[in-house]
Order: sequence, then structure tokens, then C-alpha cells
Amino acid sequence: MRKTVILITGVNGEIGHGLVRSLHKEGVTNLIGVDLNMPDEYVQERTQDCLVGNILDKNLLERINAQYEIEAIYHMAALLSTRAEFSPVIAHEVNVDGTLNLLDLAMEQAQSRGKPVKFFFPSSIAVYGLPSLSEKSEAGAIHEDDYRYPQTMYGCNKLYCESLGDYYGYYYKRLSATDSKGLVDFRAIRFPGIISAQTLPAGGTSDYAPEMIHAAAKGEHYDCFVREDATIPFMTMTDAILAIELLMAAPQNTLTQTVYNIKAFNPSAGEFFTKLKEYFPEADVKFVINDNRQSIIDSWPADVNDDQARQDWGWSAIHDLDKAFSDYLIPEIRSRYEHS
Ligand code: AKB
Repeated sequence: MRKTVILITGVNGEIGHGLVRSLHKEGVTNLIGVDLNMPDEYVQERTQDCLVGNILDKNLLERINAQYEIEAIYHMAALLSTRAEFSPVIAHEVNVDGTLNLLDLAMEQAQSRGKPVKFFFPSSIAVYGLPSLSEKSEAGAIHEDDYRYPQTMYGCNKLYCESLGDYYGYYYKRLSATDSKGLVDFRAIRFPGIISAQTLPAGGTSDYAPEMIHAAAKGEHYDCFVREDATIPFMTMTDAILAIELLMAAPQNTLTQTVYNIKAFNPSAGEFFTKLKEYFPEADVKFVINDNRQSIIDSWPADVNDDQARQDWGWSAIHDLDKAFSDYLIPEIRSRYEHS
């Protein structure tokens, strides 16, 4: 008998960590993880098995397929936007081919179980591309169907993978005699920048906000690579995990779309710094603009409309900017660096 498990790819990454923490707290004991590097002890202790390997390695996925019965996949492995711009072809392989491999695994599993496999895909505000700053400010909170003209490899990858998810969910091999509709239960969220108190991101363009606050807590200088007026939406890791759990728990018949915007707060980099100084008056931040990374942030929306997520699966963020600092970031980051 194969063991029934929940698979998390990129388990050692920021959201992977957050998911393991939260699912384990809720009593989920059948997690398995895949990552390029051996996950740290925290993750190892809370998972049944951790496999070190590449999601592009078909032998690895074959082994997982043979050994386990998978009820859900949280596919978090990806190269983020800044890293992807340095190695666009590798990014395409990991972000697109890797996702295709995982969708294929989900389909094989669902066919052999005769039951749907839930598939969570973290998409991003990077799928949007605003042509100019004036249009960005006029556009306001943009809907899921607006401005899908990504300007980064990462954004292109995410947008295409959303379509792949729809294909596997609704149209897979539509010319064959077997009906596979609904076997892959694909659900996606377009995340804003995420700020975690426990971990630091690697290779993203929204990294300036988490980097600024972690540097302040460590008493280190930080060169912020975007202008003070640079504005995109952000949320705490707590809210990002909450959103994944709410969406994955929602009955399929309540979902009117496969891809959802969500939001919490959207300060400019300067407003974020002002808030930070309430807690760390000595915070030493200089705005040293990297024009290329700035242009990516300028192409992302300042705000998104998340009405559909609110309506369909009861989305509502716990933390606005004030609460993010007072109830989550400051207490947890302080205790993290005090104890390290
Ligand atoms: C990135 O900056 O690449 C990510 C994202 C917004 O998807 N954090």
C-alpha cells in the first residue's frame, strides 16, 4: 500500500517553511517535501520525508509517484523575478517545465486514485505589466483580467503556468476517450510581496521591504534599491499562509475562478521606512536606486482588487500595515535576533 501524503515542492523556501509550520500545527502529519537543498532541521522534524533533488529530474518524480499516493500538491519551487532576469532560460525551465512536471504527476496520481488531486500554485502580481507610472497610478486596484502583459521572465512564466493549470483542470487530452476533467483541482493565488519575520527572501524584486526590516532589527545599514515613492502591495507571511489554507479548504463548487488576487496593505517604500522608524528610530536606510529593479516594480500594480477572493472563499487579511508591525513583524523579528 502506498502512503497517502501531501507534497510540498520548494519546501525549504520561504512559503514552504511557512506552510510546514502551519500545517504541522494543525496536526497534519503526512507531509513530504522536495527541495534542491536538504531542508533545515525545523522542516525535517515536521515532515515524513524530505527528498533532495530537482523538480526537472523525471526519475525523482517517478520515484515519488511509485512510492506515494498524493492527495494534494503545494508547488512552491520557483526562481523569483530578479534571479530569473539574470538566467531567463534556467528560470523558464524551473518555473515552466518544473510546473508542467508537477501537473503531470498530479494527473497521473489522480487517474490512478480515481479521485481529484488538489494543486496549489503560487502565482504573482508579476503577471501584470503597467506600461507607465501615470497609467499605474490611474489604474488603481486592478482586477484579475486587467493588464496581463508581464515584463519579466518570471511574470511570463507565472501567467503561462496559470493557463497550464486550467488546461490540466478542464481540457486535458480532450480528444481522448477518457474524461479527465476535474481530476487536477488547480487553484492559484497571485501573491503580492510577502514579508516573513522568520525567513528572508532570495532573488525577488519585492525583497526591499523584508530586507529593510531585518537589517534594522540586526542594527545593520540597508541600501534600498527602489525610490521612496515605489509602491506595490505586500502582506505578511501569516496572511499568505492563511490565504493558501482558505483557498485549498474551499469547496470546489464555491470557486468561480482558478486564479485569485489577494491584498493586505500597499505602502510606498518611504512609508514602509517611516513605519519602521516608529520601532527602530535608529534604522539606517539609504535609498540607492537600481534603475533596472525599479523598472520592474514600476511595472507591477500599486494595488489589486480582491473582491472575488473575498466573495468566493471568505478572504480577509488579518494584518494591515499597523498590525503587521505591531502584532507580527516586530515581536517575532526582535525575538529572532535576540536569540540568535
Ligand atoms: C518577487 O519579487 O519576485 C516575488 C513576487 C512579487 O512574486 N516576491
